Amino acid sequence: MNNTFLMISCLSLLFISACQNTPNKPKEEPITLEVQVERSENSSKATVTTKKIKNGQVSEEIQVFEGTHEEVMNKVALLTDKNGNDSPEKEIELKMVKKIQFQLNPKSGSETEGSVTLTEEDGQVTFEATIYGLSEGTHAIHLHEKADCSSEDGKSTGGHWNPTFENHGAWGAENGFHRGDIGNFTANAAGEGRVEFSTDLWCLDCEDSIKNIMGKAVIVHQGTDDLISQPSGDAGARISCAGIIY
Ligand SMILES: [Cu+2]
Ligand SMILES: [Zn+2]
Repeated sequence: MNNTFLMISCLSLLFISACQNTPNKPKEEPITLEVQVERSENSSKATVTTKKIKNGQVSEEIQVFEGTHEEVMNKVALLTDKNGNDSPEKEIELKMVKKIQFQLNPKSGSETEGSVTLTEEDGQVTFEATIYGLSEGTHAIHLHEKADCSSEDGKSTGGHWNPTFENHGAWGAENGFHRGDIGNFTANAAGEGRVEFSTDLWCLDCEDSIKNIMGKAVIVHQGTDDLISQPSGDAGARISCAGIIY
């Protein structure tokens, strides 16, 4: 397992108070609570930013909690519990953003590495990767079925992640595609490539095993995915690997 994995969960909790003009009550101003949780193997740290607007002035309070993940999340829950706050009747709109960041590491004798950020917001997962040490041209990138990058050739990650038992293909293809079939990207003359991909068919750490990409791997290939060959697009050696774990 790669020790550099770090999970950063950003829970942005947006509390919007109802602006009811009850004669006996002052008008409630919106309160924004942003909770950012950085999670590593043994400990967690939460940074809670409370923003209030009063008479057009924004006031900001920052609190930091450190400890085990459970301790930190309990403190966050106390702060964000609507029943524990002073205005139990106010309407609350909850918005949550989860973010995970991790590194891609070289495989198959390559020097290909990079970083990946996964963000889930409003039912959409966005995948962003910056990859270095590539040959100029087109390369395939997929999610494979196991977050195990232990083997030198990356084959410990198994085949393409395919929870719907479809054929390999281009993302969204009518004849089917794997839920790990991100596709191809291009590296420039400096050997650098960027991938940006968004979908509502994935989730981070949800209960739906057809959507949950935690526990899968990101694999970058030496060659191009032809989007036709079965079962994996004939994309050649696996040159960079990361497990989606924390
Ligand atoms: Cu692959
Ligand atoms: Zn595939």
